[in-house]
This record gives sequence, structure tokens and C-alpha cells, in this order.
Amino acid sequence: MSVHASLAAIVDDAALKATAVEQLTLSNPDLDGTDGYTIQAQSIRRRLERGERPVGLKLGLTSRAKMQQVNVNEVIVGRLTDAMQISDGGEVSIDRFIHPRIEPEIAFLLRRRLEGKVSLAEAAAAVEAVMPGLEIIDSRYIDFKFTLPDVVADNTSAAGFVLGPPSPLDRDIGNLAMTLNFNGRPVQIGSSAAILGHPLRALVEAARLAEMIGASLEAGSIVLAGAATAAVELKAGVHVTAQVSGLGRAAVTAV
Ligand code: OOG
Ligand code: MG
Repeated sequence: MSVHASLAAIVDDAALKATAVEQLTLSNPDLDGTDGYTIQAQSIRRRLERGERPVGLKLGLTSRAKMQQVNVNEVIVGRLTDAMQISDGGEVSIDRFIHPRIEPEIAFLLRRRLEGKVSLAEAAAAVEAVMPGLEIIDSRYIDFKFTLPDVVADNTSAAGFVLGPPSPLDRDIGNLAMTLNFNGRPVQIGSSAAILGHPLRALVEAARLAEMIGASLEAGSIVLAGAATAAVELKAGVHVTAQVSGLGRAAVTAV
């Protein structure tokens, strides 16, 4: 097995067993971001070999609140599979996770392929629908601590996501109020403007990063734009909603 393949096995096993592992960069200090994406691709290949299906991409660290929370200052991209999706209003068992956090997102469903350098207008024209979303992130590293190559290798902490009701992109989504609510009470308040100034910029970034990592964003793909606020620890018994003004809400209950 190559070094990348054996490191991919470490993060993949950690996710499967819901057991935290040491940061890969502790024993492999020379890993860089490119290595991180190679390890990520190989860990996703293991999931696909187990029967999971790719459904899209997620951006990470597209807001200052998120960059500051994890102390990594670069936009990153991860891969989504069908096994990560939780139905809107459904339940999720936190036993699947190590130390889950949840965050409010905006998601896009694409009507056409996006790749490489695209303009904001081209990104907008590729959108079939926009949705309020929730993402559950669960770093596979001890204490949720990592460097850029670590978090990229760990598929940008992707663990689960919920998509709320779809709306056509017939409105400006550049400054929508977003709240994360636990049992009906707001625990984070933000705006879609926090996502790279405008969530459609996340789509432009997704197209660029998809090309960089050799992933494709086909028609029918989902893109999570990245959280607008810091993530909050998720515990059993909490009913969570992400409310996005004008778009409605996505909901999940942790059990
Ligand atoms: C990295 C994933 C970041 C987002 O929306 O910014 C992310 C992490 O915080 O563990 O999903
Ligand atoms: Mg996220």
C-alpha cells in the first residue's frame, strides 16, 4: 500500500469505527495540501467500494467565523456521498459520530455541469434550486484539532447533511438572515453574506476546486456552500433547525 493509501485507511477506519485518531501530520510532518487531497480521494474510493454513491461537493471554511473556529485560513473542498444524507425532519443517532458539531448552510442543486473557471453569472445559471441546509461535521482527529493537510485528508470533517425545501434561484440570496436553533432557541445567528460575501461565490470556488482535485460537478450534484456561522456541539435530545430567511428551514433531531 502507498503512504497515501495507508493514511486514507486510517481516516476511513476512524470514521467507520467512530474513534478519534492522531493528526496525520504528527507522524508525517511533510504532508501538504496536495497530499491531503490525494488521501481524501483514496478514502472516498474506499467508501465507493462499499457501495456509497457520490452526490456532490462541500465547501469548507468559506466564512471568517469558521476559519477562526478551527484556525485554518483557506477555503477547502470535500466530497459528499449518499450515505451522508439525512432526510429533512429525520433523526440521526449520534453514536455514528466521535464529537459531532452542526452548522447552518446554504445548498445548491445543479442543473448543469460546472467545472474550472466560471463567472458568478455562469454559476447562477447552473443552479436548479437553492436550499437551507445543515451540516454535521465530525473531525476524525483527537480534540477536533488539525492542520490544513489533516482536515483535507479527512474529507473536510464531512459526516452528515440535511437539505431543506428547494426554491428556484429567483431572488437575491446575498444577504439572507440565517439562524441555527437548538430546541427552538437560537444558538448561532448570521447572514448568507458571511459565505465569501455571497453564497454564489462558493459555487464559483467549488467549480475551481473540483477541477483542481479531479472531481466533477455534474448536473444533479449538490453543493454545500460552507457554514455561515461557527459550528455547535451536537448532543442527543436536541432538535436542530437551520432557518434561512425566505428559504425556510432544514431540520434534524439527534438521538
Ligand atoms: C472543517 C469543515 C468546515 C464549513 O462549512 O466551513 C465546513 C471543520 O470545521 O471541521 O464544513
Ligand atoms: Mg460545513
